Amino acid sequence: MFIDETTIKARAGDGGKGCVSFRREKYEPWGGPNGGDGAKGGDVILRGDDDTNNLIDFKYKPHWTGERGGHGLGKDCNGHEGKPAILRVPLGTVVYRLETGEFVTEILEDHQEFVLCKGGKGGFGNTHFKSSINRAPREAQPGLPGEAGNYRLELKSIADIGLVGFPNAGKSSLTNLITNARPKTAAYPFTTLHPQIGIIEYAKEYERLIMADVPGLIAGASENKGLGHRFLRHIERCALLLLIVDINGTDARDPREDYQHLLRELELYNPELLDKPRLLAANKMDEPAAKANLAKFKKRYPKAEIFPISCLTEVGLAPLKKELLKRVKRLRRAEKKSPARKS
Ligand SMILES: Nc1nc2c(ncn2[C@@H]2O[C@H](COP(=O)(O)OP(=O)(O)OP(=O)(O)O)[C@@H](O)[C@H]2O)c(=O)[nH]1
Ligand SMILES: [Mg+2]
Repeated sequence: MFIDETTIKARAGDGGKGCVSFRREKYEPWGGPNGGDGAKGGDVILRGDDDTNNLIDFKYKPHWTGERGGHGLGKDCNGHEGKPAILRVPLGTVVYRLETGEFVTEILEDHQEFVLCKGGKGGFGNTHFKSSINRAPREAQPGLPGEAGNYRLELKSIADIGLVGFPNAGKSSLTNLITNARPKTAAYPFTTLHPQIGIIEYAKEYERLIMADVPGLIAGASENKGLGHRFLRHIERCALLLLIVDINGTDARDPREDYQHLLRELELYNPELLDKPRLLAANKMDEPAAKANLAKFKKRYPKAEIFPISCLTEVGLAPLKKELLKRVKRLRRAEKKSPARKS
């Protein structure tokens, strides 16, 4: 099961209590105070983990608690610090406060850490309270409570390229051919039910790109038709969009209309998606009607950057792959020069 949104309850450990104790030894009748301090409670920490791309662990284990700090002991022994609860979240996880919807943080890098709830401070033992006028203090502090809260975790996958198209356009077929992911392909709509992340390897250039195959989009997706807009958040962070149309117009569809609907749905979801650079793959060029349709398409959209391909005969895939790398590298360079906050 693919989970890209879930809620959790986090609670850091409370601080340990300070201790009231006195030194008692033979021939030492007034040994003085020796109560140790309580220790800090364990934090609740989010840690970026490159090996996971799913929030499923948190669906089944929504409660996370840091360990309580150890209480202080006699003989000046301090308590042991509470163990933190570490939540290994996929890169691209965004955290919001559940009650207010307020943004808390986002985890974008492997091993990046964020303290979600801080453990409570431990209390001082009675040694801290001794003074010239109070040489046998009988007071010690309790530990402070750890922070707690309810949070919503949302995953916005991090990919270089987002693949967008109508159902059956051939998104998963292309993903199978050029990446290491193996999504199921079949001649019925909505074969792909959740995003699939694949890596495109460029052995000669020692480069790799990440591509996200998201479930098919249909006209009216913004009104919750089909799988709706639910999965579009996974292409929000992509540097480049690869739109794909069935240029054969299977099932009496018009590729020109498909393209227009795709752009419209992207705009309805988030107008900024239209500002992202995009390429268009015209798939199913092996089919008889494809050539004529492509000519009509080019006439209507003279500015679109079109790559005619066929996932069946594998024609046109090499130039497309090459262009994807060239584009993403260029975008990465531009990003380095003027880094913009990813959202
Ligand atoms: N003739 C022809 N058929 C193709 C080509 N590419 C894909 N198909 C077929 O089109 C159908 C749909 O392909 P998928 O890759 O599952 O399409 P999709 O875009 O992932 O569809 P959803 O997951 O439902 O959104 C399958 O039956 C494929 O065999 C192509 O280049 N030529
Ligand atoms: Mg698919």
